[in-house]
This record gives sequence, C-alpha cells and structure tokens, in this order.
Amino acid sequence: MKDNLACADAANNVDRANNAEANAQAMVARAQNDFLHDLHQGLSAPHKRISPKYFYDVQGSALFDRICTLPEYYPTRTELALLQRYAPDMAAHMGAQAEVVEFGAGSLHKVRLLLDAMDEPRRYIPIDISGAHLNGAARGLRQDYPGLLVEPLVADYTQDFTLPPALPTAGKRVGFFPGSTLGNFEPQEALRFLHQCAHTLQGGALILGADLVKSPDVLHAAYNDAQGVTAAFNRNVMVRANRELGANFMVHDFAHSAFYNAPLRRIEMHLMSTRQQTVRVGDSTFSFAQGETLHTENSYKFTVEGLHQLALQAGLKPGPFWTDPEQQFCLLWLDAPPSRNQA
Ligand code: AVJ
Repeated sequence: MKDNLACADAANNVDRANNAEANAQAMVARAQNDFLHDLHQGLSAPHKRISPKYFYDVQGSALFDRICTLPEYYPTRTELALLQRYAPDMAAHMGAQAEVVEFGAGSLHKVRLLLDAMDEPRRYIPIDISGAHLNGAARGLRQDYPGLLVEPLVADYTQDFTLPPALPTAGKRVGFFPGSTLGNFEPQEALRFLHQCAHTLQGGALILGADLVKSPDVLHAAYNDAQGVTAAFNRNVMVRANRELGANFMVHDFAHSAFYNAPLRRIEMHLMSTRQQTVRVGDSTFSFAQGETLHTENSYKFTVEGLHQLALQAGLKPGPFWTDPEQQFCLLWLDAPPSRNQA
C-alpha cells in the first residue's frame, strides 16, 4: 500500500515536472509568437517600430544593468540615492505591516531599501512577465527577510491582473513602480495604468519613480554613452530577432540614434539604416531606404506638476514627493483612496 502510494506520488511528480516543462515551453513559444507578430506588424507600418519590451532577453537585461552603472546614465544612481535618503520617510507613510506590490521585478536592490526601512513589512508581491527571473529573485529575498511573505505573480502588469486578497490584520497595500518605467508608456497607457493602480491599491498608495524634464544635453548624453552600451542595447532587439526568429538584420548597417524630442518631452531611440537594404523576417521581406529608421523606444520625461495632474485624472491623490537638489529624478507618493463602500 505504502509502496503503491509512493509509486503514485512519484508518477504525480513526474507528471507535474512534465507539466511544468510543457508549460515553460508553451510560454516560450507564445513569447516568440508575440515577438514575430509584433515585429511583422511594426515593420509593415509606415513608420517602422517595435515595442521596447523586446529589448529584455537575457543579453538585453544584462546590457540594461550595465547602462544603469554608466557615468552618463543618471536616473538609476539618482533614484537609489533618493531611496537611501528618504526610505524612512516613505516607510513612515506606509505604516506597520504594509505590503509592497512591485510592478516589474528588475529592481530588487531598490525594494530592499524600502523593506529595510519599513516597520514589519508583511508581504512582498513582485509582478513580472518573466517567471524564471521572478522565482530566482524571490528565493534571495526570502532568505534575507525571514518574516516576509514573498508571493511572486507572473503576469503582464500593463494588462489586467488580480492580486491575492489582503491578509487579515495587514497594513496598507503600497504599489512600487520605480525606474521611470512609466516613461515607456504612451500618455494614454500611462493614464490607464495609474487608473488600474487606483483600483487595485484602494486604501493604500503608489510610490512612483519618474525621470524629470531637464537640459537636452544631459538627456542626450544619458542615451548616447561614450562606451556605446546603449547602442548595443538598442541593436540587441535586432540581434534577438536574428537568433529567435531567424531574421537576417545586418545589425552593423543600422546606426544607433537617440535624441530628445522636446515638444513631446521624450527621448526617442531608433535604429537607422545606413544604406538601402532589405531584411527577411520569416517568410516576409521588408525594405529600408537609406536613413529610414526602426523606432525602438520612447522614454517620456515628466514634471512633478504634470504627474500630479495625471494622477488626479486617474483617481489618485498626490501626497509628498522626494527629489534631488538638481531635480533630475523624482519619487512620488500617490494615495489610492478607499472605495466608497469601504470607507
Ligand atoms: C527602463 C525605460 C526607464 O527609458 O531610461 C535606458 C530604458 N533605454 N537607456 C529609460 C533605457 C535606453 C529606460 N527605462
């Protein structure tokens, strides 16, 4: 009997492992499909474009980590200094037993600064599209914060998602969206995201990191670093298409182009074809005229007033904000009012 049970258990475990494996494979297949679909669509558009989310495969994420340490790239350094300095202040607003919901889990270093300052943080819910990345990160945090519940959620936070129900006796639910990732959203998408935060964080708040409008020279340097790491990061979307989709981009016949579009308050990144050429992706070919670009990223810059306006539109209530003396970067506290039936 015991043996039979052990046997059944083993079979179950094999099933589960096979399932997990099949699941992982299905997810990779779906991701490649999305990339192929989006690249096809983007290359067929009158202004060729691809979403910046496709930068971040393993190599792209490593390149981004290098960007964050570049002398010209002030945002990461500045935001970390703000967190270091003002985390106690933020923690005071969060109160005891709060839980942190992080949108995108690339910045474990950042949330640690918050957790270290908090009064008995209860639970940490990092949301990320990449399960592998999330689970690795979760393991490290559980070790370092034994009292903390770490419940990663594999989801696309730009779409709809459902958070686990609040724990009994838990404190505030506070969203954490650092890094000025909001800057990758078009204004309509940013509004939609903040609206969703107002809903899912009811009775709690959002801590939002945002890069501020500043001198075009400083912005230009941050996206045109001397070592060419940003250029490599930009080209990685083509490198990735070649590897994953069997495309044949001649990556060195595309020049890195990044500039500040002042009227639209955004850095634009493009890959500019240095000659007339055709590229094959799957069964289709696309032609690039000399000087034609693939638009790979927008990185919007903000003002505190602009963000407060946007927050109000989304149903969030602006609270304190923390910025550096040069006003390069900002962290904002935005309250998510309790729902009417809760109040
Ligand atoms: C991750 C979107 C905040 O816009 O500064 C860095 C990405 N692109 N260098 C940014 C990025 C080029 C970054 N965000």
